[in-house]
Amino acid sequence: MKIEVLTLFPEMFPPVMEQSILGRAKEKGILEVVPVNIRDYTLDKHNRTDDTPFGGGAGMVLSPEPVFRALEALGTEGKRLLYLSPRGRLLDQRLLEGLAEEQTLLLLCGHYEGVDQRIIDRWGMEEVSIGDYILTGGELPAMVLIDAVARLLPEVLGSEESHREESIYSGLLEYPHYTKPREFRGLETPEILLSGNHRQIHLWRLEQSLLLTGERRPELLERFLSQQADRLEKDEKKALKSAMERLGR
Ligand code: 4H7
Repeated sequence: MKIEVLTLFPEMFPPVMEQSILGRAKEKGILEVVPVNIRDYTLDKHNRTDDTPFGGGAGMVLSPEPVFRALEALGTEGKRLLYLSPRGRLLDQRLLEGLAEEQTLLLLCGHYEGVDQRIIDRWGMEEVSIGDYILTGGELPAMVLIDAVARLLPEVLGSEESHREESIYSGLLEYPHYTKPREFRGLETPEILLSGNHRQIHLWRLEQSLLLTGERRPELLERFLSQQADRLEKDEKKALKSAMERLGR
């Protein structure tokens, strides 16, 4: 996959994109991130990228000229065009799964009060938000999207990490994890995890996931109950019943 990023701060991307899974994806040739400086496409001698809003009001607006010129230079044919903005469609795993199937994404990072509306309208940009909060620019949202989409690309994750997604736990919050030492400063690991009984461990983890999901994200538990509960094995159904009782339902 290729991801082009139109931004006023292209230098923010390489340090992040070279780390960890993203760096591996790049080295394997699975993912190419190309930051493009909007300022390179200005025409005036001061390289201005913003101007005052028609109709008045505070702040500045990203000008159409450099963005149009950048888009014309890069080409948009066959690309999915996304604009990271607080008023966009909320990013979730389902949207990401669709994006992961694209050949090329083109991301526009907004700044100032936002971009001239004609950029969004003329280029048919999809507005995407990473959550209901305000940031100073669209660069961090773009990197969040890139990270989340990269781990869905075939061969980016190891086989163990990627197979987990298909399991019965998907759609639930993660169960608690423990590692060595067994006892740390008087804090114990739950006995069941040391038992070596893999089925019992699985059932305990499932119940923990169900409890956590019911407490923190009742709407996710609802979805699980309507879409996945019928796929549970007999002993898993017992774990579900126990979790529901403990949740008081
Ligand atoms: C587009 C339009 C995305 C981008 C406006 C971007 C949150 C998200 C931005 C703005 C973003 C998200 C500029 C509006 C700064 C507010 C004070 C950049 N914030 N901003 N203004 N949730 N900010 O995905």
